[in-house]
Order: sequence, then structure tokens, then C-alpha cells
Amino acid sequence: NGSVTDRVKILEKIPPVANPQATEPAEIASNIKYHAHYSPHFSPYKFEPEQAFYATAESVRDQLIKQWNDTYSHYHGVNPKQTYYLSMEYLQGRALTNAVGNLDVQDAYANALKQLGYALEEITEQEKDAALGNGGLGRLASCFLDSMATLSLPAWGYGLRYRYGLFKQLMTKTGQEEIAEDWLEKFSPWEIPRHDVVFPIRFFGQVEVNPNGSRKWIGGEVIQAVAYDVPIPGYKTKNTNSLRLWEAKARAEDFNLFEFNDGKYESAALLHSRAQQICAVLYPGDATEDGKLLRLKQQYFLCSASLQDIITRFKERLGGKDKIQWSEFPSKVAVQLNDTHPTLSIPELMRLLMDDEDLGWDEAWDITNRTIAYTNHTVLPEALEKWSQAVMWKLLPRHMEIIEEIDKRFIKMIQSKKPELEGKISDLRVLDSNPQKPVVRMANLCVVSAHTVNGVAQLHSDILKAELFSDYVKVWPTKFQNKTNGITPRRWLKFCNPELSSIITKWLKTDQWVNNLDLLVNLRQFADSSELQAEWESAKLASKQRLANYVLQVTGVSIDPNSLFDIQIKRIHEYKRQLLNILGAVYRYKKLKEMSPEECEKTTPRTIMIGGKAFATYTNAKRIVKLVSDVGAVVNTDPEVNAFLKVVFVPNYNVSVAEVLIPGSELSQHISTAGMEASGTSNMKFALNGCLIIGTLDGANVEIREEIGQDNFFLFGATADEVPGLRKEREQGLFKPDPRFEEAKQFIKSGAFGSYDYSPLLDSLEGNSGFGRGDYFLVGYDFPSYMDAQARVDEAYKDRKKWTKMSILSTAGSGKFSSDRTIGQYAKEIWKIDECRLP
Ligand code: B1H
Repeated sequence: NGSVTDRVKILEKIPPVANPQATEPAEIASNIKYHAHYSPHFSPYKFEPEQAFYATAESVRDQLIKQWNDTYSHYHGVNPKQTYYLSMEYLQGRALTNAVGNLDVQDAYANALKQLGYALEEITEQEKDAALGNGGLGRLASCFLDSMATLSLPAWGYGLRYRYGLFKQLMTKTGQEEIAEDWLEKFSPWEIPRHDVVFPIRFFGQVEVNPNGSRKWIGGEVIQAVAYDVPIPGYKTKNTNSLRLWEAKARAEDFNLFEFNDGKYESAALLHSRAQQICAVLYPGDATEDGKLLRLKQQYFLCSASLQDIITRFKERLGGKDKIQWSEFPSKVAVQLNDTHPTLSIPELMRLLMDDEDLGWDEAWDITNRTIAYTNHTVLPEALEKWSQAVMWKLLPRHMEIIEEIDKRFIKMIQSKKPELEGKISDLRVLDSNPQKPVVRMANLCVVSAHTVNGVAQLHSDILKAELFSDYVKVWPTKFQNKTNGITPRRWLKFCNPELSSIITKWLKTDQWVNNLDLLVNLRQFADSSELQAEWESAKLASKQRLANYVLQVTGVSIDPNSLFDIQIKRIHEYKRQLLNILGAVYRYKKLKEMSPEECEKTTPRTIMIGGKAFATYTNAKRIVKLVSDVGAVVNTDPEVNAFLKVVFVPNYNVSVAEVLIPGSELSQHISTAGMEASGTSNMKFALNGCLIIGTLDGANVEIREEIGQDNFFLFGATADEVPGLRKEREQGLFKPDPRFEEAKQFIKSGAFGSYDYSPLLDSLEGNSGFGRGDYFLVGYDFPSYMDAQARVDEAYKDRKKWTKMSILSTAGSGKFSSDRTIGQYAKEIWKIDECRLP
């Protein structure tokens, strides 16, 4: 940590030499210095950590660009079938550690930076997270990109280049506050603008009917989509794929110079400011009509730009064949819709094929159907997208015509082929023509149009088939599949937990597990070895210490690395039941208060950490955040008990924070009401890092428990098929709450944690809450079995040998949850694509 002049002196000794292929540390140091000097973004004479980060990233980028260009030419020459993953969200997090890790130049870079006076870790810390997503769905997309590259698959991602990604969460006296997070404040070294890849995107306007009956969408306003490419390196392969993010830009001709000179500055640049709005923020609030329209514009912008790009590439790769064989399109292109957010790809592809390429309906429909597949990520009714028909007619009149035709043809098909479903048609059709509020049901449009529909964990896929989509199964029995989610073992073990990784490599005598995660089962045979256990515990302790330092730094709360680290991190949502967790903590606190000091000594000391963001307008979720931080404020400063219990709200949870928390975890909570969490993916990350799970039989928990063994999983709670009956009983007033549950609620009501009005939260747990669905999430029903499971956790933790063995078995049983396995299945069973590996 020398002074600025020291840095400059060190830097002066190293010659700036451009060498994009540098492999030796000295050459790399020179290349870094070259970037600091000749692609400068800062004043000269500065080489502070921030400047060092940007120069280092640009040096790494040199190598990425080489591989990425080679990959592109290779795909272009071979012209294999290629997948395009369309997603409104990507939660990429930081890229530097991942890039040097995947390129396998970590040591060389660490060494080069040392010559420049820095530690690699210090430099990687400088990077801002790219948080172009909300939660699991966005992070899944990012893990998938990593696996697609690692498996050398010709597969790209498409998304939007939001100026402000997910908000930054500040904790204040009143709870969560949101502020815009400017990940592009300086610039991102990882994106490459493609000023030559630009497509026009139309909004509004009208449909023109030509004398020959063909139709064309004209008029309205036209905005440009400009491509920004992010290279995605694979692990142990040279294949480097693309994440192409679209940015909206108005044309120069749309700037009204005349008006501007007339002093009408705002109206002169109207289209420019409208264009700016499109990619301004991730998921703007849609409580207002304008907000809804903007969200729909974003979705269409992604779909239209991506499909125009895909079609352009399809034509290019035909290599000048004068007659385009459109029937070959589905054997060259697979499009995967990440939930319904990019559903407009369906009518857009139809429109492009019919109106621009002159195909007839039947041919266009066959191509669209064989190209598009849809992943469902939720059964929660409020998350199933429905767009007002009126708004759609206004913004996308040609698409609405096409959607009406799809709807009409679907009804006809049912009437002729499945007359027994006649009575179900109003539920199954795409348009909901309820005169009160006519809408387009996006999930229905996807199921009707796509060749394959998949859920994201076995239980979720079963529920889709048995409930949400059960009648469609009768129409298309083979359309529905399961693809249990996965996570990339690179970011989520090798890079975030180097201590544990080297122990695994040492005991397995190979590092092949990094891209063949099934090899982890071979750890099982050593689970009883006291030598492995000792190494395992010391790795865990090191990660716990790092986590404790982090918590101290961001909250000022000091936590004891010898206590049980118990973590719940995910978006704050009532169905995820952070409230169950905190009620449990409140009960624990109250019992500790009633104990003698000797009795307290016999308990298992715990540090409960909760982190996550609440959607800005979701008030009950915000109240939960407030309750957690208020409980923490009391418990952590109570000298009678704070050696045995701490409660910490970890602020601004994001990918980088997860990379510190997960390795240091010993118990993690995945406690959603059964049937409500489609999969969950952090459960997989925790299990992989040797953290035990307390959880319900929900989402992927079911499969995790099967894989790691039921003895290594703290199970509690109602099952998915019991839930509807329990809700009914509850409505009928048949539910008798456990006294412990009543005691915990009462304690909060008594004002033990301050005078904030928690009544809307606590009332939601009663028979007749404001929503008229008292304790819909069954917190009260599951509370006693949850507390019993927590008691089993406390007991198990006292036997450290046994606990460590369970921890080893967790990691050993996590092989199935690699996103390499998931993506391998998508490639084979949905996309029908093969690897296209660079020589
Ligand atoms: C998931 C969403 C989601 N499911 C609407 N649905 C959104 C819905 O901005 N919106 O409007 C954004 C996201 N996200 C999650 O997907 C599931 O809840 C998790 O259980 C699952 O693990 C994850 C990935 O499949």
C-alpha cells in the first residue's frame, strides 16, 4: 500500500509493451502497463487500485477478444445449429476472477500484479457487480452462459444493456432505501460496442394492407438497437461465446435541429429521451399505465433486435446461396425463452417471416414452433404475465393481429381434435376476452406456440403438468419436460472457495471435478477420515473468519467464528418465509433471556444472518427487512445473551456478497411454503460448499435431499400436496396454533424490538388478514416442526465430527447440481445442438 509516487516508481521500471498474447508474468505486467498508458481512461501518473483494475481488465480482455474472434469464425465456418438464450435478466456479478480463472492465467496475473505492487485480490475487489437481474432467474441465465461456453456449445445469450441495474440497498433507520446503482459510472471493460450491428425497432404505428392481401406494419416511431457484446469464456476450452446486450439509441435525423435552434430543447430531443428510457432501468415499477407500457417496450425491444440479428446471421451463414431455404431455419436456430418475458419473440418471428420474407402462415408457424422453446420459472399467479389487449393494440398492432390469429387457430384445433376439452377453451386460449379487462396471457401463448415447455426442478415440473398446464398435457402429451436447475462450479466453488477446492483436488487426486462435478461422489469414501475432517474444518474456519471480517466491515457487528453460522439469503418474499426465520430467532432470544447463565452456556451459539432485497413497492417485504434489523439491534447489544445469539441483516445482497457468505456458511435456510419455490439455486450453492440445509420439501430441495441423503438434511414442514387442505382448514377456523408461535408473536407485539408498527406483518399471520387469506404461507402451521428441526440442528452441531462428516457428504452429493449437467440436457433434449469445439 505504498504512496502514489511509489506506485509510479514501480511502474516506471516496467516498459509498456502491447502484447495481447502475453503468458509470462513480466510480459503481462508490460501489457497491463501498456493499457494504463495507451488506452488511458484516467489522468496520467495514477496507478491506484482502481486504475490498476481497469488496466488489468483490458489486458485480460485482449486474450478474450482473440479467442472470441476465433470462436466466431469457427462457428461461422462450421455453421452448426446454434442456440440463442433470450432473457430480460443476467446477474453476471464481477468478471475478472472468472475470466482469469477460466482462461487459466490466475497465477500469471497474480504474479504480474505483484511486480506492479498489487495483490490480485485487491484488484478484483475494485470491480462493480454487473447486476442486470433481480434474483435466481437472472443468476441462472449467467450460470447457463458459463456452462454453454465450457461445454463448447454454439450458444449465445441476448439481453438488455440497462444503464441502472438492480438498485443498491441502503439500510437506514426506517429500513430499506433504494438508490440507483451505476455499474457503468466509469465504464465496463468487458463490453465491446458493435457500432456496425444496428437494427431498427418500431413502436406504435398502423398496419397497411396491400392489394395482394399482404400486410405491413408502418408509421409510429423507430428507435435503433445497438449491440454491445460481452465475451463469455469457457473453462478448459478456447471457446468464448457472446452475451449480446442491446442498447436503445435514436437516429440523428430524429433530432429536430430546427426546434432546437428555436429554443425548444426538450421537444427537439423527444425521441432521444424516449430511447434513453428504454434501457434506463431493470424492471421499472409497473404500478402505473406508463410503467406497464415501458416494460412492454423493453420486452419487445429485446425480442425484435435479437430475432433480426438471428435471421441476419442465418442468411450470412448460408454463404451466398441465392435461394434461402427457410425450412432449414429450425435446424440452424434454437431460441430459448427465459420465462414469458421474451414471449413477443413468437409473434415477432411470425411477422418477420410473413411480412418481410413473404412466407405463408402455415410455413411461418411451423418454423416458429420448431424454433422456440419456453422455460417456466413460477406457478405464483401474480407472476404470470398478462398484458392488456388495449395496450398491445396501441404499441404493437401487427403483433396483436398475429396473436388473434394464433388464438383463433388454437380454438379451431381444439374443437376439431380435442372436442372433450371444449369446456376448457376459455381457460386455455391465448386471449382472455373478459370484457372487464381483456388481456393476452403470455404463458398460454408460449405453451401454444413452443415445441417444448420445461419446469426448473422435478417437483415444479410435476406441478406444472398436474395443475397449471394439465389440460395442455392432454393436447400435447410430449411437449412438457423437466430440466432441474444447476449452478456453475467454477464461480460457486473453485473461485469463491479456493481453500475447500484445493482440499477436494488433493483428496480426489485430480481437478477434473471442476468440469465433471459428478466426481465429487468419490469424497464419500473419505467422509470418516479424521485427516480430511481436520482439513475440511480448517478451510471452513478460514472462510468463516473472512465472512466475519466482512460483516464487521459493512455492519459494525462483530460475530464469533466459533458460533454456528446460519444464513438465509435471497429476495425478500412472503412465500420464502424470512418471517418464519426471524420468528424462530425471536423465540430463541426469549428463551435465552429466561435461562440462567449456566443454561445459556449449554446452548449452541448461533449467528443468524439474513440478506436480500425487497421490491421497492412490496411493503410487507420491506417490513420484514425492518423487523430483522430491529431484532438484530436489540439482540446484538444485549450483554446477557449476545455471546449465544446474534442476528445480522447483511445489506445490499448481491453476487459478490454471496461469494463471501456461501463459503462461510454452516447452515442455510430454504424454507418456502411447499409448492411455491419453483427450484431455488442458492440451496445448490450452499450444499456444494459443505453447508447443511434446513428446508421444506420444495423446489430443488427435494432432489438435493435425495442426492446427499436424508440424514444430512434437516427437513420440516407441510408437503406440497398437504398445502391446499391446510389452507382450507385454516379458512374454516380449524387451525390451533402452537403456544411457541403465539409467544414469539406476542413478544414482538410487546414492543421488545421497538415501537415500529409491525401489525400489518403480524396480522398477515392471523385468520383474517387484510388480504382475506390469513396466513396464506402457513408460517403458523410450519412453526412447530421448524423449531423442532432447529433443535435437531443445535444437537447435531455439538458433535463436530458428525457435523463435519455431514458437511463432506453434502459436497459429495452435489454433483448433479452443476449447470453443466443442466445445459447438457437442454442441448440434447430440447435444442438438439452439438458441441462445436475450437481446435
Ligand atoms: C423466478 C421469477 C421472476 N421465477 C418475474 N420467476 C420477474 C418472475 O421481473 N419479473 O417480473 C422476475 C423473475 N423468478 C425464480 O427462478 C424462481 O422463483 C426460483 O425458484 C428459481 O430457482 C429461479 C430460476 O429458475
